[in-house]
Amino acid sequence: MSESKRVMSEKPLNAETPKRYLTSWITANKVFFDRNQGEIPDKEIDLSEWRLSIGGNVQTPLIYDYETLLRMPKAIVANTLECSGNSRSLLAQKASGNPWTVGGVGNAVWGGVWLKDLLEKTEIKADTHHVAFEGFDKPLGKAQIKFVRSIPMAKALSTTLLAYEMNGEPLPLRHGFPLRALALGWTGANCVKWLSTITLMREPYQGFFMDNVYRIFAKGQDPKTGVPVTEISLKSIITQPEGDAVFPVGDITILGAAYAGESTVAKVDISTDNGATWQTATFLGPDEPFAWRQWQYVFSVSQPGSYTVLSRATDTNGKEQPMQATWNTHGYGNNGVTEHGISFQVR
Ligand SMILES: Nc1nc2c(c(=O)[nH]1)N[C@H]1C(S)=C(S)[C@@H](COP(=O)(O)O)O[C@H]1N2
Ligand SMILES: [Mo]
Repeated sequence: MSESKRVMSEKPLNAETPKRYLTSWITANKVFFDRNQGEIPDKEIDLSEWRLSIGGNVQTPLIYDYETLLRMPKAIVANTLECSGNSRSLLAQKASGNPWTVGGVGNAVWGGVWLKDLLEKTEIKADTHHVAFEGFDKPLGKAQIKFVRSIPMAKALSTTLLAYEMNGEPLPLRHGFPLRALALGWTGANCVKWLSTITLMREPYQGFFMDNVYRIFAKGQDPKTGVPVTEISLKSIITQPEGDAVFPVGDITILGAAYAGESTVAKVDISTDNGATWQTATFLGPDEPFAWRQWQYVFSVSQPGSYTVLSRATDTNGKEQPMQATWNTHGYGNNGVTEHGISFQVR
């Protein structure tokens, strides 16, 4: 289906971006990872028929058409989107779900309207605490459960975008045409595609994709008691070289990306001696809130042998990426330094 991605399943379509495409600040639409619980609509909806309904715990329910959205004040923001389960397959202990390596992530420049601007017009009732999003993709599987997700009001009213543009193009069908939610700095599960309905709620939405998945829980623990997956974890990935590379003695350019959810990456350190000593990498490219930072480190190798490179991000609050990930049943938020190390040969 898509040679430029590593397809993990066709139906639903789940495919990750190969590392070689993660070396640039923008992830092109055609190689941007796909993550779906349901079926991607088979064709783009006719924009003259598309409507967005906003209702629930409000004084004034509203219905928007596409033209009205385009006439509203526009926002353009960079945002790195990562699937909650990204890097799961790198965990030492197996966790259930799609076997992502590092490619369940991408960075794009999104155009759209702030959710806040739409919500304010509905005269939200005072006891509203969550905002639920529903798309028009059809569920797969016997249970026919729709992918409905809700986020807290504070997030909805601050940094949540409704995007109709991705990297200068209308939002591609696979990524939610014509409109998707983007809770900036939060994992993909909080960013519903093919939006049709927004519902203001007194409580979080209750359903399978809220209560049973996208929560951090241990084996034997009731998923409902787990913490919901919200912000993207502080993390760095090495995008070059590939793990099976062989180099001659000399300078080797290590490339990578680092991201911090709603926070900002302050530095990335590199270790080539299993964490005994660290050297600071150099940042490359744009520095935008909610977007990853590209970095490089030139490693001078004078002796043939087998080498392992580790990268560790630190955010502007002084928080460091952990050396080891904390395991949970679905393997969410794997940001371990060790798990993301790469090894190669010098001959
Ligand atoms: N309607 C709908 N929205 C959805 C999903 C889905 O299955 N249906 N999957 C979510 C998940 S888990 C992720 S990681 C992101 C992936 O977005 P992408 O396919 O544009 O990369 O979409 C989110 N939004
Ligand atoms: Mo996801």
